[in-house]
Amino acid sequence: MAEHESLEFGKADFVLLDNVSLEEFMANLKLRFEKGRIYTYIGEVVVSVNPYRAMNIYGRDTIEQYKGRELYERPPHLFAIADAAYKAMKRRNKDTCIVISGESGAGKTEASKYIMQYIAAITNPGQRAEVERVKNMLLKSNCVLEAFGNAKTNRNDNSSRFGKYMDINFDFKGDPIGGHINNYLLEKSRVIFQQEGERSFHSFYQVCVCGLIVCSSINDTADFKAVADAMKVIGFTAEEIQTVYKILASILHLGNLRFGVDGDTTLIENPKVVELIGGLLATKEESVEKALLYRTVATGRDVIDKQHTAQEAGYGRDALAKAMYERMFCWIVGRINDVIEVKNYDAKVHGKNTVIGVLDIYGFEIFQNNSFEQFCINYCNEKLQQLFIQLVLTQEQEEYQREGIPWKHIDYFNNQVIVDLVELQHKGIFSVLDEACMNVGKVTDEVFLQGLNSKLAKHAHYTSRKLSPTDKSLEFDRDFRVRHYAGDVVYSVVGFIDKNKDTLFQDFKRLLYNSSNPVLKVMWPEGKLSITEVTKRPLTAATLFKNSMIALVENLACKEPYYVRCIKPNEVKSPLLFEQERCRHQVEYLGLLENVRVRRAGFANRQEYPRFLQRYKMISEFTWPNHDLRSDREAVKMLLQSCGLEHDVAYGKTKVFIRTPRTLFSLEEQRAEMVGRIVLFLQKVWRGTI
Ligand code: AD9
Ligand code: MG
Repeated sequence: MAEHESLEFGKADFVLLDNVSLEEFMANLKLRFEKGRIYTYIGEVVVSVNPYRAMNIYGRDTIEQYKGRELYERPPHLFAIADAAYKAMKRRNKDTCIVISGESGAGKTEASKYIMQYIAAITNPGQRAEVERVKNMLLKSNCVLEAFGNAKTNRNDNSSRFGKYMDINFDFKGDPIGGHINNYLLEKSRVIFQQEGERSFHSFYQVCVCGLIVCSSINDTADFKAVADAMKVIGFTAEEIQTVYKILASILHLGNLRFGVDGDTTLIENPKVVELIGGLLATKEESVEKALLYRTVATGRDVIDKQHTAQEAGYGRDALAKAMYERMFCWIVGRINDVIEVKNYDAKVHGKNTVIGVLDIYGFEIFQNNSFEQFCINYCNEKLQQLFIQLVLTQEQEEYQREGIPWKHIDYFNNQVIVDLVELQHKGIFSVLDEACMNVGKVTDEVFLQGLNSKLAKHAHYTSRKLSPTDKSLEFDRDFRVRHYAGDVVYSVVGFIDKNKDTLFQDFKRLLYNSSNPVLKVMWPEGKLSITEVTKRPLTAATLFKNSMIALVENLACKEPYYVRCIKPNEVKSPLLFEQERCRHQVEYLGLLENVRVRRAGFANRQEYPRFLQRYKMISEFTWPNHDLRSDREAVKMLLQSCGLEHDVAYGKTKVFIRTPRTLFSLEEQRAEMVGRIVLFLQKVWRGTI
């Protein structure tokens, strides 16, 4: 018996549960985890439980087992879903995407890497050099982006602190010819502040292996070498790599700067550091000092240098450190994109190039102290959950209704209400935040909180200390709470205004633009503007993030989606522990049970009548070569009746619905046999033997 049908390892597809109840679901998930079976299907969705140990299931031999197979032929695996997305793209010329979701530490980034490795391994049978080059770049880019965009948090030693969506482009043969990476909001505040037990981005520890927080699961020295090699392979020049190190070093030095006052003059207490920074950034020491201590302001027609207070100078220094890091990160992504973008591909000659998108974002997170960054990250997860609901739960049920297939509606929690709470124009939290930032009078975090309280007092998913004074979870006046789909999160309002405005004084931009290091200079093109030319108010961080999320969801929604739903089995990174409550909570908020219900009551496959006939008409005498029935619908009925498959289908208004994949396989087999016979027959005709 094939393993995926054996009882010892539980049910390979939750759809096969005897009763769809939370108890049975959990029992199956636990049994499989304990038997080392970390993947289980819900139809075409893969549920994955982080094993927290090296598994021997990603090697060459396993890849061979999945290559070109149908989903149900082998035990559940990421490779099967990657293959399904690849096949759909190749056979039907469709853009597809693989959306990986789950909370922080659930295994999304690891999954995305295995998926990319699989796609790289099964493509380019002809060993074309250019395709090999592209594949190598795509794989190497992960290592570089992780060094600069990941960090140890209290949830995950290698936590993604940016969102990543990668398109892989394929030619008509199905070989990768390029790609493109979109990155989303890097958590740059980590450069200047980390919660207890956390680290800044890996890259800092790699350049100076003297980190205060050494992490047992991270080898910074080895990683440094791997990243430097990967950057070289990708095509970063020696000068570019040097500049990256110099930027990292100058950010570290910025952190050591101390400001003081002498009478009414602000000064730098350790000017030696300024000299070091000037050298690293290839700018004059005096220019660095001036940019740190003064701000150029336009008053009417005059332009004057206004001295910072020590506090303002400290604020400016922190903003500079964050901005330099973020700019460098975006520049690295841009350089990788330059190298991997599709070149020399003429769609008119070679046919359409198709795409598989892989989405790996930062997972839902709750920390001791949650700020603007967690708010954005958790909003991003709400958006993706909404997309899942739309595509997997809503549209599916709507289609049955539209097609007139008898259907009993399955209920689920729709998180659109929380998405609205965050992003709705005028009323949403982001709008209230933007409004508070534009205030002409006082612009403080408290004003923002008052705005929230007055606009959202009655909202079921929002509350604050002021609105619920007896609520114990709201400890401080500055706290507000959002009831997210994945749990309640208390956010501290402190810093929201600053982080949203995201101001960097023009003086710094000019300083970096005027560097004699050309690599640094290109990162700061807007530095060429003088103070009188800078008038437009830039979009806020919240608005930029919201817009990028809306664009991301639109992009995903127009592709055929495949889902990986990751579950984190415990809080302590143990390979043995299956914490029942934690897992149950995730199964519930991910809507997995509802997914099983919709899937079970529904149909694995559907096709419009004409298309169905076109593919299978040769297997029935009633439809081959053409039918004379009243409609294609009637013809499909006759065809399925004559093959004895009628028990497993339903006839909608425009489409036929097939309940189980087995029926589809049977149709495919019969078709293959008939096609073989027809070919044989035609050969005989041509040879004149008939
Ligand atoms: V976050 O939202 O970026 O904080 P992820 O990406 O969901 O998170 P990640 O993939 O980084 O989590 O996994 C966390 C850790 O779990 C990894 O560093 C591995 O140590 C471990 N892990 C995850 N998946 C696997 C796996 N398939 N095999 C072995 C795994 N270990
Ligand atoms: Mg990750």
